[in-house]
Amino acid sequence: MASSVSGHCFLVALFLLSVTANGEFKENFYDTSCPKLQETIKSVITSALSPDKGGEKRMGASLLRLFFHDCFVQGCDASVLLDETAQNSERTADPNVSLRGFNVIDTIKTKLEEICPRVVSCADILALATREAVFQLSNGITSWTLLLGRRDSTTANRSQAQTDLPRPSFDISTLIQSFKNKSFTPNELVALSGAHTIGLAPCSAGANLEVIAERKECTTLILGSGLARLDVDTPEAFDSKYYDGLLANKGLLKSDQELLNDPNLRKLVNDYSSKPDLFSAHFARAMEKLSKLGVLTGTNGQIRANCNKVNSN
Ligand code: HEM
Ligand SMILES: *[C@@H]1O[C@H](CO)[C@@H](O)[C@H](O)[C@H]1NC(C)=O
Ligand SMILES: *[C@@H]1O[C@H](CO)[C@@H](O)[C@H](O)[C@H]1NC(C)=O
Ligand SMILES: CC(=O)N[C@H]1CO[C@H](CO)[C@@H](O)[C@@H]1O
Repeated sequence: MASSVSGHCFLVALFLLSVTANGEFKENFYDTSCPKLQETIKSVITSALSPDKGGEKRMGASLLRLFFHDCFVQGCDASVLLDETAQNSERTADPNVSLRGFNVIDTIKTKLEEICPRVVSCADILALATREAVFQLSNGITSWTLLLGRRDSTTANRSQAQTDLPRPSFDISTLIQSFKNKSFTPNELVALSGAHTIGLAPCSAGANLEVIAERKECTTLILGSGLARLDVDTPEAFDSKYYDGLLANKGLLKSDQELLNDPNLRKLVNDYSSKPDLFSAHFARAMEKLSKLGVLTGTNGQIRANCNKVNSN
């Protein structure tokens, strides 16, 4: 016991040493270098989610998904934002179909380059924009601590995007393995899947014909074309209704319904469905963990001037 505790402390010390050696990663990283950062994020996200300002609530879902895809491939390093001119762009990897939200990140970046040029990384912008969007769509309930000081990658990795992002066709054991590969527990898989309480997916991604047929968005044209609500009940509110939908067998994706195929996870789905605060707390904790995956700090990577391109100098 004693030796395992000291071994543990040793690993923690080693970890802290490596983080500080590589550069700071802390909540107030930009307080002096870009004091208007938080208000800039807030105002752009508020507009992006407001229909009367030309925005749409779904954009919050699109940003959340973009952030997930960034962090699961090569870490939260804005690699997902690199455009097609970058070798190995992740944007066109199979699971990237219909990624959105790039323009919102670009809008924030343009404003920040005016007030504090070359200071704020695209990776931090995406992390902050995602947190703000979820905060707003949850009516100020769901939020988490974000350490800042991420740097932007100079590469993307399309083949890793193909292999490391989970597919909607995965069964429960493959989903568990996919998240385990990124250090997440099965319980965290269930909490993070709650992201599907907002947003849309192609009807064709739906696994259950009955569910597709019930979604009027899917039946207006040809059955299965169009976009369907991932949470049939409240697709624009960040709440725990997604889990109610699973229990009613109305989950859109096979990977959603699969969470019920493990007795322990099914119990957690039940808990989240009846205790929205518990879901909110666990989702926040898992997002905080997601936001730390594979970050570049210190002198690693760079601060891109344009989020879609590696700096030319
Ligand atoms: C558990 C494994 C997961 C699978 C198999 C999966 C799969 C999918 C698929 C197929 C779509 C529709 C994509 C499209 O439009 O083509 C989607 C949408 C979405 N995913 Fe996931 N996802 C998973 C986990 C996550 C996680 C962990 C998050 C965030 C933390 C997330 C956030 C979202 C959001 C918010 C949308 C809606 C996006 C929008 O409306 O633009 N997903 N997901
Ligand atoms: C891309 O990711 C794969 C799988 O993780 C890895 O083997 C490969 O070295 C990476 N390629 C680059 C260019 O980083
Ligand atoms: C998990 O990682 C292993 C080793 O890299 C890989 O072979 C396997 O395909 C991964 N599984 C999933 C579901 O991503
Ligand atoms: C939006 C986007 O770039 N979608 C692409 C995702 O990947 C598939 C398969 O590689 C492409 O066909 C899509 O165009």
